[in-house]
This record gives sequence, C-alpha cells and structure tokens, in this order.
Amino acid sequence: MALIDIQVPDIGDFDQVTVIELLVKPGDSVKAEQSLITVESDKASMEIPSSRAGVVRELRVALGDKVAQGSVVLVLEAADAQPDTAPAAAAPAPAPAAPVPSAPVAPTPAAPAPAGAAAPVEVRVPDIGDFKDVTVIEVLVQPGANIKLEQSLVTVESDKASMEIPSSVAGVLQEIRVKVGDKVNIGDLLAVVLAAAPAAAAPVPAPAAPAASPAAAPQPSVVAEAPALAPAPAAAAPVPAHNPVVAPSASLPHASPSVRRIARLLGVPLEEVRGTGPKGRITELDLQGFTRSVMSGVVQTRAAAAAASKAAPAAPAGDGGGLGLLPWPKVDFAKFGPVERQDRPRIKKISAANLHRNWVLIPHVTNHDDADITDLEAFRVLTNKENEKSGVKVTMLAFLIKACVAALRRFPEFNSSLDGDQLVLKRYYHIGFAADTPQGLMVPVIKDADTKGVLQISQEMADLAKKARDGKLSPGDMSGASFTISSLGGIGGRYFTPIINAPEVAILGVCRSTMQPVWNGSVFEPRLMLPLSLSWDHRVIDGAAAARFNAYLGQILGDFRRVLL
Ligand code: CAO
Repeated sequence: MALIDIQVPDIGDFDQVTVIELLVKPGDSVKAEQSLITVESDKASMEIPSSRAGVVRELRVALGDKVAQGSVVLVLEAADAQPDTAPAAAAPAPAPAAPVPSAPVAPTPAAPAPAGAAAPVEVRVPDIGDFKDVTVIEVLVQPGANIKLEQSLVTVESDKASMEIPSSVAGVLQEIRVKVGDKVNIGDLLAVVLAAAPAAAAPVPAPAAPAASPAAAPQPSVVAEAPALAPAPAAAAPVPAHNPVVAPSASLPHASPSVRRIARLLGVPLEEVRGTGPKGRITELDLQGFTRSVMSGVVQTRAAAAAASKAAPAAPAGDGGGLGLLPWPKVDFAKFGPVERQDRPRIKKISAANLHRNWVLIPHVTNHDDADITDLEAFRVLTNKENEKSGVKVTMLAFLIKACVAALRRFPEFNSSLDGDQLVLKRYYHIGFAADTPQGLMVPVIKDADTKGVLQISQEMADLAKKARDGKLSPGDMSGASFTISSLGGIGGRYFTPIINAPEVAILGVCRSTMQPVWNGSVFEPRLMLPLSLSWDHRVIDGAAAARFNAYLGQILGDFRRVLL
C-alpha cells in the first residue's frame, strides 16, 4: 500500500486560503472524491476532495492554516495498488473545477452613457461550474443601497454547496431581480446597478465564457457578469439549540462566508448558534439573536460556561443558570409507523424563530378575565344591520381595538418598549392583530387606531386580513405596532397564553364569547361573557397594573360610554 500526499489542487486565483473545517481525521477511511477539508477566502469557501480512496494516516493542516495550490493536506494510505501517476494536485478540483478569475468582466455599454453619469449595469450569475438550478437562499442587499465593487448581492445554494455572488460594479442598487427561493443558472439576471462611473470608461477584457456572457447579446442597458466563485461547504446537520453539554465538533455549522466573517469579528462560536435558515443555515439574524441572548445573560457561550464553572463551585441541581437543557430528542419516528416529511413554509419558520426568542427572553405572565359584552354585542348586531348596504362588517375585534386604545391611554406602560435601562413610551396607538393565513401567522397593523372609528377600523382590518391571506402584505403593513391583539373568537376556546410580540410589552388574547349565568346581586342572569387573556412583560409591568388594565378593559367593553369619561 502506497503512502501518498494529497495536495490542494488548482483553485484558480485563490492563493492563500484559510482552512476552516477538517472533515476527516487520522484513521478515517475515505472514498475518492470525498471532501477532506473546507477552505475559505474572503469571498467564498470550497471543499478540497481526495483524489484517491484509502485511509488517512496523517493530517498536515490544522484549522486556521493558510494553504495554496500544492500544499499537502494529508498523507493517505491508498487503497489500491495503482501507482500515483497523476499528482494529487491534478485531482479534480472542487466544482467549479477552477474558479474563474474573480476580476469582474467589465460591462459593455449598449449605449455609452455620458462621462460621469450613472449607467444602469446588469449583474448576472457568473460561471458557477457544474451547478444548475441553484436556489437563492439569501438576498443580501435592498434597492437603493450603495454597493461596493465585489460586495455580495445574494447567496445561492445547491444540495452540495453554497456561494455568494458579488457585484461586478460599484454603484447604487436600482433593482434586485431575484427573490429567496428562485432557481438561477449561469447568465440569469440578478440585479441592476446604477454604476458610479460610466462603465464604458473601464477597460473591457474578453468575457470568460462568451456563451454565458449576456454582454454579447443586445441589451438595452450595460451588462456585466459577476465574478465566478467557488462553492462553500455543504450543509452540516442543523445545529441543536444552544446546549453547553454538547461537545464542540471539528466541523463548522452551515453558514455563508459573510456570516462566518461577522461571527469571527464578533467572536461568536458558530457551532453554538441555532440556524433558522434553510437546512438549519445560520443567518445574520441568528447571529444577532445569539449575541443579544449572550449579552442579556439568557445564554452563555460554552467558553463562558466553562470559565464560570471553573471559577464557581458546582451549582446545586436544578439551578437554571446557563439553561442546562437536555439535547432535543432525536427519534426515528418511522420505527413506530408511516411518516411524511414536509418543508415548513418560510413564514412559519420566521414566526417560529421570533416566537421562540420572545418566549425565552421575555418573562411572561398572563392574567385571565371576563368582560360582559351583552350590550356591546347587541349594538354590534344592530350596527351591522344598519350598515348592511355599506358592505362593511363589524366584528368584536374592531371594538376591542378601540377599547384597548382607551386602556393604553389610561395605562401608558402597556404601550411601551424597553430600551436598555429606559422605557420608551409611545404616544401613538398602532394596534397589530394576529391573522391566521395559509402561509402561517402574520400580524398586520392598524395605524393610529385612536383617530379612527369602528367602521373604518373594520374596513381596514378586512382589507389587511385579505392581503395577509393572499400573501400580499408589505413590510409597512406589518410594522410599527405598539400593542397587539390575538383573537381566536371566530374559532373557539376559552383562554390561552399569547406570546408577546417583541419589542412590545403586552398582548391581549381573546376567545369566543359564551352565555354565562352571572349573579347580579339577587338572581343569576344570562350574560354574554368574553374571555380575555392579557400577557405582559414582568420587567415592565406589575401584576396589579395588569389586573387593573383588564378590569378597565372589561368596564369599557361592558359600557363603551366610559371611553368618554
Ligand atoms: N366571540 C364570539 N364570536 C366571535 C368572536 C368572539 N370573541 N370574534 C369573532 N366572532 C365571530 C364573528 O362575529 C364572525 O361571526 P359571523 O360569521 O357570524 O359574523 C365569526 O366569528 C368569524 O369572525 P372572523 O374571525 O372572520 O373575524 P374577526 O374580526 O374576529 O377576526 C382575524 C379577523 C383576521 C383576526 C381572524 O380571521 C383570524 O385570523 N383569527 C386567528 C388569529 C390567530 O391565529 N391568533 C392566534 C395567534 S397565536 O398563534
């Protein structure tokens, strides 16, 4: 059996790349083409495969080492007797085999712009080797943003690798032509950038692959091809939630090069961050969430936990510090019966991450109460009868929004947000309402509800709920809420524990009203009772204030004339 050196193959223009993952260890059996290490430049990362099958005898690189073409990665005891005629460096390079020079193909103007004027430049998907129909998993820039040359625009991912596609021009991003989930191929239009300097002034090297270069085709505007890139590491298994008892692994979790760069800058241990992106990918938001949790002391990094446990005597059993949770149970459900796996809709994944953060970071308490809405319901039914022709239907939720505005005015801390040591009291009343849609939970917002009547609120609610169900809500429709109501009244149930919609500090949950026998001092009377569940942030609100808020809300719902007092 021959001992052979496996070297870094031709990796194009990437000369000093950093080893960021060791995918094998001495003693491991590897197949030909199996990835051995992951290396990363400041733009991209790629896996280096083995040119032969065999057993790893010695690793010649460590995490953090810089390597270049020809560097020895490891010594392999080759499985076959075949003489190592082809040097390992000639082994098939990771796809794309040899990254195309990263110098951007200069845009060719269809109609030269006057010198100094901004010219629209199309940025297209460059040569990405063998990868077809890669999925856009992140859009990293928004129209209007100032883009630097080589700044990453989107991240795309195949089933094996992910890569960021940079801009070949500097300027202002005029349009982004792809969205998360789109499939793209070489030559597809990604974005239009208003180039800072006229593209025609730049020297024009020949495009790397004419077939792929849309510059050859007549275009109404300047065309550019983004520099080609090498792939990033294949997805690692989703990382479990922060868990100090899990030993760190040699392989890094799934994250794009830019997220890794930010993590390095912040000193965030990526292997402790739970990824909420596709396939458990760690996004910039996950990094921010993790950093916030560490800063607020809700979680500790393993390093901090280890340091603390060295410095302090062992905590008594049951101590909650550091959230010493068990790992998430891994169950092979198929052992117990037939199962079906479904991808979770994007909205559900986003709301799950937000709800989880809010539940963990906010000390919730929920007060339950009942409001007598017998008279209000009679008034609602009458109003709907009188307004039958207008087409606007008034539901209890519209009255609840008005009643909540009155209660928020009386108890301003419920209409606030925490900002460090300060409380931000809002002098506006934008009320969010949870809407159940086929895509998942969404929270459109009725802006300035204090200035609107019940009919207008009903109309706006109907419009927003329709937009939500049609998946047409804009970010503006969903932002700015200062308090939220979650009504399950149309569905059923008695009480529940709504999760606060951070950075708000309270949320009202409402269930279905029912006729109840209520003691009026001399007899039981049938009254229509509405169950209220108010969750509040105990850092901001005290239990007594919450009880008063609910009691006041009940009084208003019982007799709306109290709003005038
Ligand atoms: N008690 C009794 N009946 C009620 C009621 C209550 N509290 N609230 C509403 N109803 C009735 C309405 O009057 C209407 O009756 P009719 O059809 O006879 O006129 C029916 O229930 C349906 O109402 P609705 O749900 O269409 O209207 P709404 O204004 O109450 O709610 C919306 C609108 C968008 C909030 C609702 O459709 C929705 O999506 N609710 C779910 C919210 C949710 O998922 N919350 C949980 C979040 S936490 O996971």
